[in-house]
Amino acid sequence: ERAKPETVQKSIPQKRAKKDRILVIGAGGQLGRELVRTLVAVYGEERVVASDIREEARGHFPYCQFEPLNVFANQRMERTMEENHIGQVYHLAAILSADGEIDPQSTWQINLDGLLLVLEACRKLGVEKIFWPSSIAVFGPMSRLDPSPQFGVKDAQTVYGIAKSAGELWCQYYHKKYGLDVRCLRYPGIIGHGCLPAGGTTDYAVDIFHHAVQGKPYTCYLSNDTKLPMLYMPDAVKAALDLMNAPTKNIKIRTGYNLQGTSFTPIEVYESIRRFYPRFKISFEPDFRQQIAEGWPRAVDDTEARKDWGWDPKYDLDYMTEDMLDHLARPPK
Ligand code: AKB
Repeated sequence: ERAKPETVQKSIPQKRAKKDRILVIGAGGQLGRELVRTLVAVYGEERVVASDIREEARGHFPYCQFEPLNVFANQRMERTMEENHIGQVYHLAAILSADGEIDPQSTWQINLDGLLLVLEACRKLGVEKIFWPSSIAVFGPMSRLDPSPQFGVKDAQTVYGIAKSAGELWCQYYHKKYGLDVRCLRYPGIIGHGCLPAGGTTDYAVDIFHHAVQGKPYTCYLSNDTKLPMLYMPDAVKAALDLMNAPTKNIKIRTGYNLQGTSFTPIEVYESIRRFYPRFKISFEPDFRQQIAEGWPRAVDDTEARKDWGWDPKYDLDYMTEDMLDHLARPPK
């Protein structure tokens, strides 16, 4: 029988022969919270350590160990990895594309220097596998955008995209030079009902659902016909786990795998929601995020992900809409 959550929170992990625990850095964010929940469901609460720079994030993880962690306090981070017998790291901590433009210098520091500190810690401590999310933001106006190929011109325009582009190459470098088993995905916009994302260009696609169920009109900061690739949260989490569980010999790409789920415009998701909320209203007031979105792919070619490790998303726009609305409209227990 597994230990009770309170016991897990307080206990110091027992001596283990094997490094078989999983650390999620930046667990308090949109993807992290769902990822931790799934990792706990799959591997058990004992094997998962959630961490975040914000102590307040602890409250999201009553069911597993939580460690406050700042990757820039790297000695402490290394000690945490060692003492907790960490064999796998999911490094999710980052500033997203729109917020990243507010302070480019510190975005670079957090997103790129932070990654380097994590890679270095993992190399020194012999961590077995590392997951790092890249993004469609590596592409830009000079790339082919519909669909963006796996290999080809990258032309990131935001500091977030530049850091993802450089970070992918660093991941590949650590793999080639040190044999570190780093695995990366180029995520599109991620849509989930668990929590609101913060600071991204694709956030509208989550906000719009919240407005619909609250009976409020929505003002979209992208134009009605801006098509972007998106992924529903269960597919996004499944992609990370499938990639991490694939045999090493299948992982042919160490930069970032393209992932296609569904692609839609603001007006298309609005119409999909209106099947259930016919009185829902939308208006459009594009801001600086419009320009970021226009440089991003409308779809990506994910042939390599399908071929190498069996990527197979389940949700299209309408299926996702039904599930989102079902969860958001359900009264809390
Ligand atoms: C963002 O909008 O910044 C992210 C992304 C596509 O990487 N969701």
